[in-house]
Amino acid sequence: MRKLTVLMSLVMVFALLLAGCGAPPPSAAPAEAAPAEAAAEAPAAEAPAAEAAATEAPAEEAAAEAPAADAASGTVIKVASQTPLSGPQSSLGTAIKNGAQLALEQYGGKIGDFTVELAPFDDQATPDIGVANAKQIVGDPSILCVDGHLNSGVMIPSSEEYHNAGLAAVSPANTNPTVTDRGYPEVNRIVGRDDVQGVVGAQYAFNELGLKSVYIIHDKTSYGQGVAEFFRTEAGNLGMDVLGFEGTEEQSNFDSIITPIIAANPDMVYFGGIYSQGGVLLRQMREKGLNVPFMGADGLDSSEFVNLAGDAAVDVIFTTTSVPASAFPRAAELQVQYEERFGEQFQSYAAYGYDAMYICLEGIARAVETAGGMPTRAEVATEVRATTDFDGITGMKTFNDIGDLTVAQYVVLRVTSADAEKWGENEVVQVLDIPAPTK
Ligand code: ABU
Repeated sequence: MRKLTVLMSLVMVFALLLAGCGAPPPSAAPAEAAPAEAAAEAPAAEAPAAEAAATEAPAEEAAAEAPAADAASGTVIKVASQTPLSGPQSSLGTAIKNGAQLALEQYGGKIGDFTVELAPFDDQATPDIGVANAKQIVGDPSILCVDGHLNSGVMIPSSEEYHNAGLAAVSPANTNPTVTDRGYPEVNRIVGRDDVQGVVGAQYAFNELGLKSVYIIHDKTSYGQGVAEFFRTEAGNLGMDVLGFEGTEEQSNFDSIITPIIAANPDMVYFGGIYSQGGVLLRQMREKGLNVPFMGADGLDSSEFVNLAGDAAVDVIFTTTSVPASAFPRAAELQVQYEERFGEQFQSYAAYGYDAMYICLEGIARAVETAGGMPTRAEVATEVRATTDFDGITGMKTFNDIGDLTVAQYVVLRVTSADAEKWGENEVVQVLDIPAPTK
């Protein structure tokens, strides 16, 4: 069992206002089906049995459609991305894919004599589809690394395929502990973990907001239920009264969820899940007169949250492991480049999709150099895991022996505006640098 209390005592805590002291500036680097039901990213055990079709993104981005002759001739190397590019979670999934694409473009699209292409896949935030895509990915010998996923409940089963094929994967967003706790040498992430994020949230609610009781709602996914459980445990340790803990896959009518919350009269509501469900839940809570503080985690970190929640979004507090672009000078630059390149609002995980691609590219480049030509997947996986002091857009990154960051950043944010365009201006309330938990 992880010693979270000890861990937290080792934390170097910066409770700082963004304007006061941002993170140290990194140095320059080269260079959206029928709505995927919110329950799309269902608990793995409850994933629909229906056969899922592998879903590759459209031709414009379809490096994966590159002629087989190219791959066979050994002149093309591909990096796949797997995220929701369609459905209600596509704002974050598209941001990751776009970030990866921009990184590849800025890298120059070449490693030695090899042309490097992006192969974007749409997992629709659905485990079965992610796994079907993963089988397709591992079946393409020119794919040497994967930048994905958004949803832990999709990453966990999909990465069984990557692992079995020896294919390196760098997750830009997955926070469930299981992603790395299996100890697979191919599976890495450049964000923090929910066994820390949930603790950070509970400590903020109790210590900083002085809240003494909580009602917890989650979406029944690996991520949402997981982070909610970690919040619940720490809240209990702190002496908060946990008045309810309910999971729901409902997307549009939360009456039967909200009525018991009102009856329990908590000091706050904690939501473990994604913005597409949380935004609607919050709006309906306020419409029913439930006005207690609403907290969540990084699944809320999309401007779409305010489009769904409206004015109710203002003053929502959430934790995230995706540090906002406003905190990193180079990420702020990237935001401008991204919005010019794609004509879309920069979202929280875009810079992480960028950095994950870069880590893939640098690992492949080292493996190419060592091999003196096309490397094996195992050689690439070894080089990616060896990533040390990678000076990324989102800070310095070193992987430990299970593919976690040796130190990850956790941020507490307050939503400051109901204008989605101002999502990037959310107030950074607290920044924490926390070492990876040890067994
Ligand atoms: N960490 C936020 C994205 C959700 C997930 O890990 O499933």
